[in-house]
Amino acid sequence: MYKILLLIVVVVGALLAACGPGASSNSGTTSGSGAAAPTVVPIAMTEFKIDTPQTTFQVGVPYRFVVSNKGTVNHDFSITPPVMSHSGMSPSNEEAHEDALAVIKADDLPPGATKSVDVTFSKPMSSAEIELACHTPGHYEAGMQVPITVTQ
Ligand SMILES: [Cu+2]
Repeated sequence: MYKILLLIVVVVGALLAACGPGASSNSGTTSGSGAAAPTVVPIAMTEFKIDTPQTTFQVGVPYRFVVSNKGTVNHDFSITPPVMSHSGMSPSNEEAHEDALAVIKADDLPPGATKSVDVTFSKPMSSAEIELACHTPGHYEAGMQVPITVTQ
């Protein structure tokens, strides 16, 4: 029993480590300047909709996307360039998430789950360049995509 608990702690630790740094790629390490508390962005995911209180974000502002799966099936969440591919089919999760600024995997977002990911945008982007999306097969096409804008 004790061993199982220990294993869980190790796995969760590894997940946190894996998720952390990639998300805010350009945040730098200016310690001591008292990093600002992130702006919380509550996101609700359902079949088949991503509900966000805002679609415009600012460069250099730390955001914490707090993503809740309020639906009845698993969803994943990513902040990615739009990825309808050559064939007109949506790409696999792996393909879609290659250039993602942030990803929460479907395994981590079962119905009822809430997960958060921190993102600081490093450059301005138009709504043609970046979006919130779910790439669980069929979901993207069904409407789980929200273009966002990042302003200077
Ligand atoms: Cu979905």
